[in-house]
This record gives sequence, C-alpha cells and structure tokens, in this order.
Amino acid sequence: RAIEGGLSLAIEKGELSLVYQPIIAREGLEVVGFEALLRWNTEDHGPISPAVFIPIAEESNLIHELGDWVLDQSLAVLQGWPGQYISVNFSPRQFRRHNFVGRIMESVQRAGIEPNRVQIEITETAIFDDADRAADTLYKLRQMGFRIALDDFGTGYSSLYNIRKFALDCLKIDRSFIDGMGRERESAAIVQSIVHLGRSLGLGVIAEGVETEAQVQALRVAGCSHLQGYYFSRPVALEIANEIAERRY
Ligand code: G
Ligand code: G
Ligand code: MN
Ligand code: NA
Repeated sequence: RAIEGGLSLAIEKGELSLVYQPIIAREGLEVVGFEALLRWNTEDHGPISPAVFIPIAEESNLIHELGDWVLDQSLAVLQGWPGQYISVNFSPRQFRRHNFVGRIMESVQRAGIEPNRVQIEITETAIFDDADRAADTLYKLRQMGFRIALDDFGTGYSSLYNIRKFALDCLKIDRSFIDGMGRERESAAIVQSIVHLGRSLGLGVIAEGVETEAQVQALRVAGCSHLQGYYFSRPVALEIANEIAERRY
C-alpha cells in the first residue's frame, strides 16, 4: 500500500519529526514533563496524522523501526531540559515486542538517561489482552525506574478491579471526558471517579485535552494531579519546548 511504502522510507528521507506537549502539575503549575508526539510530513501528500499511519505501521515490523526512532529522538532532547521527563507513546505491538524491557533499558543506558525521566504511555488494549505477561513487563520496567502511564483511560475495557495488578504511576483521563465535563453530568462524574480511583491506588492522574479555563478550575477542584492540553500549549517544536520547560503557568 502507498502509505506503507512511503512510511518505510520516511526515516531516511527525514520526513518524520517529533513535537512536544507540556504536562503541568496542578500544584505550582510547573512543567514536569512533555509528551512526545510523532509527525509525518510527506513530500507528496503533506502531513499525515499518526492516527492514520500508526495503525498501518502496527500491521508490520515497521512499527518497531518508527518506535526505535521516536525513542532515540525523545531521549536525545532530555539533555537540554532541566529536570523534566519525556512521555513516549508505545502501541500494543511495541509493548509486546520480544525483549521490550531489555531493549528500552539498552537505549536509555546508551543515551545516559535516568529511567525516571522516561514515562512509558500504553493503552488498556496493550495490557489487558495478555494481562499476566503485561503485568510482568510493567513490574520489570517499574523496578528499573521507568514511569508508567495508562493512556486514554476510561475508553478501554479495563475492569477497575484489575488495575491494581499493574505497576503504574499514573492514569491519563481520555480527553473525551474532559471535553464533556462542562456539558454532561456523566463526564464530570466519570472524571471525579477516575481521580478517586487514582488517589486510592496511589496513582497520579493526568487530565488530557484541557482546553478552557473552566476545565482547569473544575479539574483542580476535582483533585486531578496533572493537566495537559491546548489551554496550556499545543504540541510544539523542540525550540519552543525548550523555552516552555522553564515556565510556570
Ligand atoms: O498527536 P495526535 O493527536 O495526532 O496523535 C494521534 C494518535 O497517535 C494518538 O493516539 C497518539 O497516542 C498516537 N501517537 C502519536 N505519536 C506516537 C508515537 O510516537 N508512537 C505511537 N505508538 N503512537 C503515537
Ligand atoms: O492518544 P493520545 O492521548 O496519545 O493522543 C494525544 C493526542 O491528543 C495528540 O494527537 C494531541 O495532538 C492531541 N491533543 C493534545 N491536547 C489536546 C487538546 O487540548 N485538544 C484536542 N482536541 N486534542 C489534543
Ligand atoms: Mn498519549
Ligand atoms: Na490519550
């Protein structure tokens, strides 16, 4: 297929880049980390969204080539930031790759980075399909010092009961719930219960897709520990991220 062919050349053609979106602590409103988000600007068709090309890459080993590139770039930028972490998205197939733990540790050591400056974002789908093996992988990663975030939380089919089996640091509330907060009581109630769940399990809770002042206020009242979204900053190029890293919102 056309996308697959283009993607396999994208790295060498220099068509890939990363943008960075700050994650802000509710207390003190400091930038504690950045999420790295992949961008592909094709010569022939302009920009193509990762929502389109990641699922295609997932169908083959291309996802591993892309993932390795993303991780190496992400680790390299940490050198320029005072103390922030980088939060990197891993698709289910990456997470289940043979020797995932060993590979990521090797990359981090090669880059001379402390594992606690790297947050691994995975979705519920990645861990619930083969829960025992996933629990083992997460345990090892956490032992090594990596941070683990459960992305798009609330949209998958994780039973709340099962969550406690997994070594996690935080839950990222899917942005659809943040978006609905001002309009539907259900969304606000779901946000509130995720925050309670996180608290009672000793996990941080990051609200994604925060776009308005009203959402910021509501999320602070709800007790959400971290905030991320266009209200603070869109995902930005490295030079801008470097400036934002020093900022207090
Ligand atoms: O940045 P944007 O909202 O367009 O991202 C769309 C989707 O692509 C999101 O689900 C996001 O998690 C995913 N995505 C973005 N960058 C990466 C990446 O580097 N690796 C993986 N596996 N997914 C990514
Ligand atoms: O699946 P994941 O949570 O990794 O996806 C992150 C995606 O959400 C990225 O594509 C990013 O561009 C997008 N995003 C980040 N902040 C906002 C926001 O405030 N509003 C909307 N609509 N999208 C956002
Ligand atoms: Mn994410
Ligand atoms: Na998400």
